Amino acid sequence: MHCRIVGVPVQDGAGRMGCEMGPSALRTAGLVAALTELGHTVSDLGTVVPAPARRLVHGNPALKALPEVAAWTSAIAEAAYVASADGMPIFLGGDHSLSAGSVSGLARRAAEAGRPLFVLWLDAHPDFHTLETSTSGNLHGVPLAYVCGREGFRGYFPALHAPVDPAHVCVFGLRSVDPAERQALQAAGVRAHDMRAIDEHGVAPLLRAFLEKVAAANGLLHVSLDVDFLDPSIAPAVGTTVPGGATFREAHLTMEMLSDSGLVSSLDLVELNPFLDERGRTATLLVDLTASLMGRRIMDRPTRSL
Ligand code: DIR
Ligand code: MN
Ligand code: MN
Ligand code: MN
Repeated sequence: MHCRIVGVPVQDGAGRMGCEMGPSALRTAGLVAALTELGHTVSDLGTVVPAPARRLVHGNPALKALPEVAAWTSAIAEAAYVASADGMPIFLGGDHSLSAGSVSGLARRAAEAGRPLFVLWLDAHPDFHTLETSTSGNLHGVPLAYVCGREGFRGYFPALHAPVDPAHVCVFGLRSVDPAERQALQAAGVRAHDMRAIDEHGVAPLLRAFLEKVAAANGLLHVSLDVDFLDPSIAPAVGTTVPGGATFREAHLTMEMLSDSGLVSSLDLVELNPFLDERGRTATLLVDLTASLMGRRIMDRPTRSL
């Protein structure tokens, strides 16, 4: 695989500062070496620079940094489109507003290739707010709604070349869902597996069912990994910790199954806030999880079909 690293130091979408340092921390934790050791080639495309922000006024007074996040979204979407011409883009965040840009740029690329884009959203939160329904005003809470073409982004965020079909989205690891999001997820038909479902069934059958859908549709698969998917006891470096997240082995199993599937075409690593980390352990865990996704195994085993 040829990996294309894209640094995206956006932090305006999170409630607090620090995600700007995420790309540096992931590079420092040895991401490139980990990929190279697995036999991949890597090119680092550098750092996305946002377009100048333009004045935007919205009726929801809670919204924070709307002009800035909109400007980032245009620049990231363009970078994602370019980076996905060949190889596997890996976006280093940056807060989760990054994915408004990465997924919309990838969806444009997939549409041109005539392939459906599927999205696996690994997160404690569904990030399915519109600009109207967000009560925190933090725009890392809206990217999935935007890329799925929910109403109310027109005139604020860039127009979508191709929306993602909500039936092609799986949100995995949920444990903090706002009422407006819960309703909208159900209405849109997004596949949503909360931690209760993972407790009850385990990662494997839930993920396998989704991967079978992707394979049957000859889809491309984008994985968006929010640090708060992970339990705070193993991944403290995130501004929005929620107890009861994926364990070390649940997270690795997720990545190992994704690797076995051979379906993953792009990846976001988002919400790492190095200011909140303990001696780099969260950044290191993200690098190890990426390595599992990219083929690192405990013991050699044949790549099995789903
Ligand atoms: C909450 C939290 N739903 C919000 N969202 C977070 O602010 O809209 N997403 N933390 O990652
Ligand atoms: Mn998120
Ligand atoms: Mn989250
Ligand atoms: Mn379909």
